[in-house]
Amino acid sequence: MSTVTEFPIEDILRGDRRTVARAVTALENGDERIHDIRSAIAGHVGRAQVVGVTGPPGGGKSTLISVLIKEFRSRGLKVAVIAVDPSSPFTGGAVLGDRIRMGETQGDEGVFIRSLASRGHLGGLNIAAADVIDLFDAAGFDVLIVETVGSGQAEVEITRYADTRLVICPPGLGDDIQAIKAGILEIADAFVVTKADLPDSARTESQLRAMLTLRTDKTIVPPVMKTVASTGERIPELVDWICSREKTGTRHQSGSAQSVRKLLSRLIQADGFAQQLGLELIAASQGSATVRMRVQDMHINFNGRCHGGAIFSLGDTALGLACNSYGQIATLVDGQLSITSAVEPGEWLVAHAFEVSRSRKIGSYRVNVTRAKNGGHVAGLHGTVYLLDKSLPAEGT
Ligand SMILES: Nc1nc2c(ncn2[C@@H]2O[C@H](COP(=O)(O)OP(=O)(O)O)[C@@H](O)[C@H]2O)c(=O)[nH]1
Ligand SMILES: [Mg+2]
Repeated sequence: MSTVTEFPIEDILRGDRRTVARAVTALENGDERIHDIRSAIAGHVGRAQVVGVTGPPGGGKSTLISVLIKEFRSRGLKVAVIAVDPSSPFTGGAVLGDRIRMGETQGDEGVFIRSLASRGHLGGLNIAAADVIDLFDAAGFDVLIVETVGSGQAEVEITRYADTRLVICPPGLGDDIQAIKAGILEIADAFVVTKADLPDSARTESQLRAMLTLRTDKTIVPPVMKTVASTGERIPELVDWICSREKTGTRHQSGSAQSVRKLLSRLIQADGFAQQLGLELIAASQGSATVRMRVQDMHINFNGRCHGGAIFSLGDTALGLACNSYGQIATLVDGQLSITSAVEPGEWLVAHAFEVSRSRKIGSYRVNVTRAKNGGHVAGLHGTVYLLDKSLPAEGT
C-alpha cells in the first residue's frame, strides 16, 4: 500500500481521527513511513500553541490538563494532549475518577488525547514527541499540551518543543520545594501551585516566590498561579495568560524547530559516510538529534552481529548533528562508547543525542542507542566537543 493511500494528507489536514491516530503510531514506532508523513505535513506546521506541563508525579498535572481542556474548548479551540508519562491516567492505568473526568471529553472531535511510551530514554521526552507535535499542529489542533513527569532532563528538553512551560508545584512538598532545581527555575514560564484548596498551598506559593529571586534572568519574573481543579478556580485566568503568550512563544519566535530540522537534514545528506551506512535523521531540535539505522549486511561483523564500529558511527552521527545544530561548527575531541547488548541483522536502531552542557568553547553530549521495536538499551555514547569560532557554510555552498 502506498503512503498516499495510507496517510492521505487531506485527511490529516482535516484532522481525521483514524488517519491521525495511525500516523502517530507510525511516528512512535520509527516506522519507515515517517519521512513521508513528515514531508506531507512540513508546510502546515507552526500554527499551534504548544504548552508543556511538567512536575512531580501525583502533582495534579493530568487533573489540571482535564480542566484546561474544558476551558480551551469553551473558547472554541481544539486541543490535543500528548502525555509522556508512564503513570499518566491518559496511558490507560486510570483510576476511576480520572476515567470519568476524561470521559467527559469522549466523543468530542475537538479533543485528542494520546500517550507516548517514554521508552526510558534519558531525555524524558519520547523521541517521537517533536514529530507528533507537528502532526497535531498540521491536523488543525490549536493547542497542544505535552505532559511530562519532572525528572530534570525532561523539563530541560521540553524547552526545545514548547512555547510555554508550566511547572507544577503541589502543596506539601514542604522543604522539598528546594528540590526544584535551579535549571527548572530558569526554564519555567509560569509556576502553577495546584491543589490550592489544601492548607499548605500558601506556604508553597511564598516559598516559590522567594526562590524566584534567585533566578539569573531578572528581567522576566514568571507568574505563580494557584489553581483548584475541582472548582475550576483560576483556570480561566491561567488560560487567558497562556493565550496571551501566543506571540511570544519560543517555538514561533525563532521558528527553530523547523529550521534546525532543515539544517540537520542538509548536513546528514551531505555526509558521505552517514549516507553510505544508510543513516536517517528522524527528529531534530536545538541541541538534540535522533538518527536511525537498519542493520544490514554491510554492518555485520565476523560473528554475524552488528559491528561495534557501525554502532559508534550511528551514535557519533547523532551526536555530531546535535552539537552542530546551532549553526556553529563543533567537532568531537573525545568519545566513549559502551555497548550492553548484541544486535542482530535486520534490526532498527535509534540513536538519540542530547546536550548535557554547552559553554563558549566546550560541549558535552550523551547518546542513547536503543532498539526501535521495544526501546531496549543497546549502547551509550558520551562525547566532548570543541566549538570552533566558525559558522557552518550556508546552504548551497
Ligand atoms: N485536593 C485536590 N486534589 C487534587 C487537585 N488536582 C488533583 N488532585 C488529586 O491529586 C492526585 C494526583 O493527580 P494527577 O492529576 O493524576 O497527578 P499527575 O501525576 O501530576 O498527573 C489525584 O488523586 C487528584 O484527584 C486539586 O485541585 N485539589
Ligand atoms: Mg499524570
